[in-house]
Amino acid sequence: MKCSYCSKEGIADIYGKCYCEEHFNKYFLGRVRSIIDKFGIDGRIAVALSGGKDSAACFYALHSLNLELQPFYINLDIPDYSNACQKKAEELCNLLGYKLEVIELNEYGISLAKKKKPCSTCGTAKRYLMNKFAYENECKYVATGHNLSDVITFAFNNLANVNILNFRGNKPYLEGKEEYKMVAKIKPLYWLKDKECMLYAYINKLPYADEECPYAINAPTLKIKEWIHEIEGKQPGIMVNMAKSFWKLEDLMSRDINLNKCKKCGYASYGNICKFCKIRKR
Ligand code: Q46
Ligand code: ZN
Ligand code: ZN
Repeated sequence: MKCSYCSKEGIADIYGKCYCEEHFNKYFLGRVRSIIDKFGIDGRIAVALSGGKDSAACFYALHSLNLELQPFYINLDIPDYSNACQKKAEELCNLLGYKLEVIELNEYGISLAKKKKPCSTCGTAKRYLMNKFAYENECKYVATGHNLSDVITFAFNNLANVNILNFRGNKPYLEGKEEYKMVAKIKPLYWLKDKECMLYAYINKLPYADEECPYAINAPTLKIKEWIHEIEGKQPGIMVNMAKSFWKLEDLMSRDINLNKCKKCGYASYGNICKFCKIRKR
């Protein structure tokens, strides 16, 4: 099929329009730019690289928009996975002319291999270390490669686990709070689905790791993601509408969330001691 905007061969069908490589790149950057413009993002951005396709796509798109970036990688010390991913993140940084900063989780005395629920520990540790890195490196924002598929999956997973009082992570932008050493968070890929990010990384020849985290196999979210994509296949656009609803819902709910300063490390916490410090103590 021909591109809906020129005479070239199309490579992607999105919401009833066909895109060639060039116009797909324009579409993708347009979606990312809409987030950057809407929230007036201006200043240094710490970009979390995981070695995977999404963070590679996120980094490349922000780089293409000429934003000021500081890429970093958190090495989780997962055998047959973390080092391979770090290598890809390094390759990507070399290609684009950046120096990659690396944070080692085991320097904090945490080992995922010893945890009953490694993903839960991993999530807490990554959120904490991303914020700490950005704060200490004087970045105004932390950008992650979470895309539309991740956002909806995460929201449904919260609903499925009756985690409605802790219903966070549904918005493309979360304001920072200087007094709690909390740096603003952005999800530049908020409007883009898994396969669009994959295509963007692929056509721009970005290095990314094919390896899956060995702990991901048992993740309940995989089934939820499949199910969401199945519904989207039958009703294109439903994921975008869901994201808008979850975003609104979180806005309505977050009014009375109490933030504290962690008594141990001084970063933001919902209790006296933050989750990261509790994990370290254990
Ligand atoms: S949470 Fe779990 Fe992922 Fe961490 S332990 Fe691996 S699968 S990497 S996004
Ligand atoms: Zn075209
Ligand atoms: Zn703490």
